[in-house]
Amino acid sequence: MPEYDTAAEEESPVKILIAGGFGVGKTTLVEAVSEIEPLRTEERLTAAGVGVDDLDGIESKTVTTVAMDFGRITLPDAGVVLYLFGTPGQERFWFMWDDLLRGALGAIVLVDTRRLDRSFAAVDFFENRGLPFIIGANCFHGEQPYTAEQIGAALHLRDPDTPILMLDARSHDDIRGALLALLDVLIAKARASAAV
Ligand SMILES: Nc1nc2c(ncn2[C@@H]2O[C@H](COP(=O)(O)OP(=O)(O)O)[C@@H](O)[C@H]2O)c(=O)[nH]1
Ligand SMILES: [Mg+2]
Repeated sequence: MPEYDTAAEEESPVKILIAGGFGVGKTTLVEAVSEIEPLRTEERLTAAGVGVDDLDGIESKTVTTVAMDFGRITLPDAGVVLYLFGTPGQERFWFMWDDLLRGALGAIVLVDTRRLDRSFAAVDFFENRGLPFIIGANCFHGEQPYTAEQIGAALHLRDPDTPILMLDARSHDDIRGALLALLDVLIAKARASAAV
């Protein structure tokens, strides 16, 4: 008789959204952490974006996500396999957001503190629809001039306990840590609602 490892159960699939404004690092994050070749639907920035996409400060950006990024990461200790859906950053793709939301359990909202306003809409969207999220403050040049408290205050977060993590969107370990922090939030919320 072969021995079966009864502890090794199938991981539960969990859909997570990676949101935030244009150029905050969503595609970078999904690429950094995905164990499958991330599905990218990037296009060269075209005339449609001229005068619409504000490239101020991200002049090197020549491709942009027109539909979404998709990746997968298994977290065996947590017993889950996360399916990451990067949301399109530009406002002309907002019609897709409600579809992306379907089945999602939580989100990471990435912010670039040099352009915090770009992520306000994502924060509003999730707060209005009650989707739990955490904030990932992308430290573009390895430094972050603001504290988590300052970032939370500037974002006017409705829930003062929303975790705000400093991270580098290119770092596998940082992203893994952020996803685990998000899972903690989801578990705490599930426990709280089960206790009611
Ligand atoms: N130095 C640095 N550059 C980053 C970081 N995250 C993203 N970038 C760069 O910033 C630009 C925008 O990132 P991208 O992932 O395309 O943003 P998206 O529009 O949110 O998908 C790209 O040129 C990335 O290489 C980071 O943590 N540090
Ligand atoms: Mg992108």
